[in-house]
Amino acid sequence: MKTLLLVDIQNDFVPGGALAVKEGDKIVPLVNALQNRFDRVVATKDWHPAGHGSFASSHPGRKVGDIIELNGLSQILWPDHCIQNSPGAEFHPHLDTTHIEKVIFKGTDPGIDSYSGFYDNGRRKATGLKQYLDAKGVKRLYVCGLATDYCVKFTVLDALAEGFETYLIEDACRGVELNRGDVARALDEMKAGGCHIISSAELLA
Ligand code: VGL
Ligand code: ZN
Repeated sequence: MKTLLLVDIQNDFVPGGALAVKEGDKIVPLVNALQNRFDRVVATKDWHPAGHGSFASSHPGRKVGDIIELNGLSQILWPDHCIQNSPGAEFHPHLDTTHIEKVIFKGTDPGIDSYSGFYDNGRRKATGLKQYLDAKGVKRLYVCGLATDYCVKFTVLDALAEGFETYLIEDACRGVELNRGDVARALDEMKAGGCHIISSAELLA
């Protein structure tokens, strides 16, 4: 049994979106091809209420990229993005969603961000992903999506911490790269945590 986890392949994370990831749309055809090679596909959605605490617009005098303390946690401020039920929060229009059997929503609490698909950034609340995967007997998880250096990375690190044998499909991800080298450092961190970094060719062969 092989399970593929699609992380935040949403309109706001591709060129033209509010928090555009360079070439974020380029992964979509690859992700669609990959889905046929899996028994199970699960997806996460970044799903913020309007006025979320991670938005610069929620903090007068602050701007995008500033780092603040939000309820005791360090928080980078982002543009308004992935607002619940807005077009920006929808899956990319070319993403094949027919195989997705479960969507996990994260970032719903206005007071805390959630980069990982498993837990919020303070590990205060679980999203239900771990429980879902356990109920399905999933042991091995393949991860792809956006963005490599934020939600993909933290999802992978939590997957490893939860004991999943975890594979990152490197070319089916793109990163924000706020600072040069962020993606490379994210890959190193995931590898150091025990993640297998693979390419889509290994699965499509
Ligand atoms: C993400 C920043 C803010 C992501 C989500 O999906 O990587 N990044 N919210
Ligand atoms: Zn977000």
